[in-house]
Amino acid sequence: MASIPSEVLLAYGFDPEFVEAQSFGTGLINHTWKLQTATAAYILQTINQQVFPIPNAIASNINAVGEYLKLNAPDYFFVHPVKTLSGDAMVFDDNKYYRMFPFVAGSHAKTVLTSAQEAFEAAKQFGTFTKLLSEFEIQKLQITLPDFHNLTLRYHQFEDALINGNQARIDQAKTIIGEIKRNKNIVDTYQSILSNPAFKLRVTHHDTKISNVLFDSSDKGICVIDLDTLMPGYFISDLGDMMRTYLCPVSEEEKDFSKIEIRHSFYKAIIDGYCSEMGDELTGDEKDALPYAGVFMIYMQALRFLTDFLNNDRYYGARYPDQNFVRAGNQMVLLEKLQML
Ligand code: GN1
Ligand code: MG
Repeated sequence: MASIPSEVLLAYGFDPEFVEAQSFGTGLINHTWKLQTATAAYILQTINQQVFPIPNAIASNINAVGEYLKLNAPDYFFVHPVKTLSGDAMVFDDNKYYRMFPFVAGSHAKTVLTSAQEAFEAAKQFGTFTKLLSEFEIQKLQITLPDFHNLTLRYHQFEDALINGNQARIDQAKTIIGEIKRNKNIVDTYQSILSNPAFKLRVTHHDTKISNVLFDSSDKGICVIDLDTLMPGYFISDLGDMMRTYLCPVSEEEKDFSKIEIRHSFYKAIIDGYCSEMGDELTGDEKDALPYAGVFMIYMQALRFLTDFLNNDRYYGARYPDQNFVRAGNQMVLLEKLQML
C-alpha cells in the first residue's frame, strides 16, 4: 500500500503523528484513505494522473458545481472539499496530486446492493443531482477525461487493438471478439443519439456505482460522491452504469458466469428511482432510450475490458493474467441477459 507523505498531512494542518490512515474503498483508478484525527475523520485521495491528465480540471468542476448548489439548492447536501492551510484545493507532492474531503458523519457507502430499495435510493440520488444542475451552464464544466463514454471511439480503439494488440491474446479471445462485432449495432444506435437534438447534454456523473452514493443509518440516500468524471454527458451514461452495476447479484469480477442474472425488481427500482427525479426532465426520445442505457454501458465496458486485455492490461492492470478477459466475458454474458429481458 502506498503511504501518505507527511508533507501532505502538514499542508492540511494535521500533525502526522496523530493521524491514523487506512486504505479505503475499492476503486480501480485512484487510491483512497480514511484519515482519523483526534476530532474528525476525512477521506484523502491521490488522483491517478495517467488517467486524469489535468487534476485541476476536476478541482475546478467540483468548485463550480459546489458554488452553484450552495446558491441554488442550499438544502442539498454537497461534500465540499477541504482546503489546505494556504487555501488550495489540492496538494502536489512527489509528483502526485492529493485532495481531501470531510468524512460525512453517520454516513456509509455500500460495495454491494442487497435490496431493490437500495437501487431505488441510489438512482434517485443520481437523478436528483442531475436535476438540481439542469440550469447549470454546462460549458462551465471542464472535460476531465476526453471521450470517456464515446462509444464510437471505444469501438475504434478495439479495432486498433485487433491490429496492434498482443496476437496470442487476440487468438485466445476469438469467440468474444466475434460477439462484440456482432453487436456493433449498439454503436450505431449511439451514433444516432449523437445526432438527435432531443438527447440533451446534461451534468453527468459518469461513475454511478453503488459505492459512490452515501447512505444514512436508515439507508436513505444522502448524496453522491466522487465527482472526478463529472462532465457534460447523456443520461444513458448514468442510468446505464447503474444497470450495469446494480442489476446483477455478482460483479464484473465474477468468474462463474452461471451466477450472472438480471434482478427484475432492481431493474424497475432503478428506473423508478431515477425517473422520480428526472421523469419531467427527460424528453420523449430520451424516455424511449431507457432500456438502451444498460445495453450501451455494459457493451462499452465489455469493449474496454477486452481492448485492455488485447493491449496487455495497460489501463486497468490485472491481478492475474486473464483478469480483463474474464471481466469482458462477464460483461458480455450480462449484456446477453439484459437483451433477453
Ligand atoms: C473505473 O476506478 P473506478 O472503479 O471508479 C473506470 C470506470 C469503469 C470501472 C470498471 C476513470 O472506475 O469507467 O466503469 O473502473 N473509471 C475510469 O470497474 O476509467
Ligand atoms: Mg470513479
